[in-house]
Amino acid sequence: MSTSNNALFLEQAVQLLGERAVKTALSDLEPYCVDWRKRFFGKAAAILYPRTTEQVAGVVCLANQHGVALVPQGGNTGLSGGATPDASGTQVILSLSRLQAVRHQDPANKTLTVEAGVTLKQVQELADGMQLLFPLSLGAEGSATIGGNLATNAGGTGVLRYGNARDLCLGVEVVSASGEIWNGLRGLRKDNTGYDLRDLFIGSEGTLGLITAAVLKLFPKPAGVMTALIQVASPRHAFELLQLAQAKCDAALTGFEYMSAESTQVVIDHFPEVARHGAQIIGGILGGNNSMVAERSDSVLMEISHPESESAATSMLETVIGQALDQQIVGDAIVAQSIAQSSALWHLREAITLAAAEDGAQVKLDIALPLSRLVTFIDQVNREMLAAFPGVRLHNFGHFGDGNLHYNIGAPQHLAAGKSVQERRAIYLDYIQTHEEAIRRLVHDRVMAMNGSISAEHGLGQLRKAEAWRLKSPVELALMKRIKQALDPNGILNPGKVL
Ligand code: FAD
Ligand code: 2HG
Ligand code: ZN
Repeated sequence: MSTSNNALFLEQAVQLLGERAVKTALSDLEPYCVDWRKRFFGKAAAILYPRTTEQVAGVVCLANQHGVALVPQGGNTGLSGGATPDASGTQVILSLSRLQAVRHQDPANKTLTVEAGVTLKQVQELADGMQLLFPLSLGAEGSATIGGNLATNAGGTGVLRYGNARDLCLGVEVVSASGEIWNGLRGLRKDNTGYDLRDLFIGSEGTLGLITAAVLKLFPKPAGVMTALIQVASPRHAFELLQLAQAKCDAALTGFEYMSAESTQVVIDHFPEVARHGAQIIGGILGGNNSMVAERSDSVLMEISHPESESAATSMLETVIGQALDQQIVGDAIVAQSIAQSSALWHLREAITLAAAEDGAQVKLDIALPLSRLVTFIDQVNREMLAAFPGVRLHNFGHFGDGNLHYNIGAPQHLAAGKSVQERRAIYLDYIQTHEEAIRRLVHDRVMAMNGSISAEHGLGQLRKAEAWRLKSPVELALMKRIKQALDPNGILNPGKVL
């Protein structure tokens, strides 16, 4: 795009949206030109803040007219660089964060229709106010928007029982790449009237259309939700516990998160207060035995949601853990006795990503495998990883019950022994930059050999694009390109991402 096109586009955008909705000052742009992990840095010509679907459509028409590339952005919490502009300084960030209306609450249909900029946390609270549950849950829920969740088909911690964002959405409103508005806000649980356009836009990471509103699926609120933290000797033991818990609890099992010893160690290292708080809770429950937090051991966070009561949820957890202890599947375990204790245990789990960011650079991986192959994968790849890159930390953790692991790799700690925080970060960054490609290839090649996926929930964005191209079949890539060409012939929407 030439500078004069750019200037004309911005002038007309000001006419359309008003001056306060078009920001071009560097200080206004900077925070939105870098991703949450500070892995990708870009430059933008402007950031636009439309407030209505019609304004979004107007911006897209202008973009086509002037050949301006748009980078959709919600809460900017994505972990694959999908919302970060390129370095050219010509792309324009289109923030959907000010589309904030709650369009319709329909408790009888168990649906909620909101605009794209409503945050996930707000959606959860709205559902709660309707005495219902919106079960999508993830660490960034305070800032992540529902539009971003759908555009990335986010997963989170409730997928085991409720499915991912795609499964929780009954309809979308979309502005197409040529600026038409498609109202697909149907709220139906069954609708076989041709191609499922909704499913095409969900998970397309802003490359096929702009999601401006969605009908979300709500569920009855369980009367009791309780959590337990359970020591396991190995991933195989975690798998056996999962089998037992699923057999005993079926749909009541709503969370099953695995945490390697090294992934919880990073929380102890960087957020000792979170670990201490967890330890106090645990100490309170075990009468002073804090070993679960203090000891380095793999663990599982298991959540039960019971339709009757909290005590019924607790008792179900105790029954499963009792049997697991009898069968020598698990070591120590603590069952939360209150919501506060339950939240403290979740807090430990959610703190891993934040503590890892504090630690320094890592190779971030987000793999999915058939459950039947998950343990073999972890055993084999852990072994190969340590042989090829001695001393690396296996920060792997995640949604084990879904076959999804964040198989993240941290630099060897000894490299930065005795160094300042700044020096440590520089050393880790250097190590990761040097070895990232080889580490990623090692993991992804094994994933593909076992029929898995290189992104279970975070998407391709910029981070995994090259790997997806390396590993997907030519037929699959060709079909994807044809879809992009058909829906966005001028390449206006999020160029350089996914494809
Ligand atoms: P952004 O980051 O702004 O955008 C993400 C992508 O969607 C970009 O490609 C962007 O162009 C596109 N996009 C955004 N809004 C729209 C729209 N309205 N229409 C079209 N395209 C759009 N993810 C999980 O799946 N599971 C987790 O457990 C999880 N935990 C997380 C924990 C932390 C601490 C953090 C920081 C992130 C986590 N994430 C997790 C990442 C997750 O993908 C995002 O948090 C969220 O789904 C993205 O929402 P957002 O509004 O921030 O989108
Ligand atoms: C989670 O499950 C998020 O907590 C983030 O998906 C994962 O830090 C990560 O790699
Ligand atoms: Zn996750």
